Amino acid sequence: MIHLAGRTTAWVLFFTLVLGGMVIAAQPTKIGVIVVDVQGDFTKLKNGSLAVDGTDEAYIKAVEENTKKLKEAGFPIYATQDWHPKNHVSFFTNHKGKKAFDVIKLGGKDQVLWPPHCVQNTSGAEILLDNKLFKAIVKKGWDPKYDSYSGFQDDGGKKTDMDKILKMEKINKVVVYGIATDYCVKATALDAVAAGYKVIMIKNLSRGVAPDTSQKAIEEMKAKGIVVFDDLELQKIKAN
Ligand code: VGL
Ligand code: ZN
Repeated sequence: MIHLAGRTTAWVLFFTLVLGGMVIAAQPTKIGVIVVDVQGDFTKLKNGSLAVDGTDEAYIKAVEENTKKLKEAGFPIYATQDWHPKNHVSFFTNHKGKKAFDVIKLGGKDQVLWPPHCVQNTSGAEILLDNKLFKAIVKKGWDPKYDSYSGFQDDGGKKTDMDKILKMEKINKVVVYGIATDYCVKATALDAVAAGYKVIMIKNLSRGVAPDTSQKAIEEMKAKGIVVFDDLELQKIKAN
């Protein structure tokens, strides 16, 4: 009897492990796309207040075309949108005696003081792609007290809806690109990895504020397990 019960237990355990393993293995990969801060103020195209090098018409067109391709392939597309109030802490104009690109300490961290940019409801804050491409647009940086390079959370630790949205859609892998490689793309990609997503970053669909920090950002992302591709190729994205 004891012997039989032991055998039964062993079989139950065996099937639980095998079937359980199969269920885990069968969890399909679902890919989502996060287009980071492709907004007027970050572009030369719109004479933005914080225009990043290489953000001309050809760049925006490349982002638009590749994003369309991803949507047509069936991937849900999300955008982040830098969305600051006028009195935002990251604007140099809100700090007496400071000038653009000065760095101060804020909550123990280095804070770059930027020219005012992406002010809520101004044309500079508009996303330059057809908004119909996006299943959701996640606004960030709306709290005057905290900057928010990441699309997942601000510097005060307050989460956006990004993780909730992706989890709701059962997305477990994200493709990230946009502006700026060395700030919001990097922070969003790193937070995605930290939240457990597989992450692919597309270098040539992204633009950085400065070459040295952009290069460092790429290395940092790679070191955290983010797969960096030069260009967008559907086959490689599905395979990796
Ligand atoms: C960004 C600086 C300030 C970005 C946003 O989108 O990378 N950079 N705010
Ligand atoms: Zn900003």
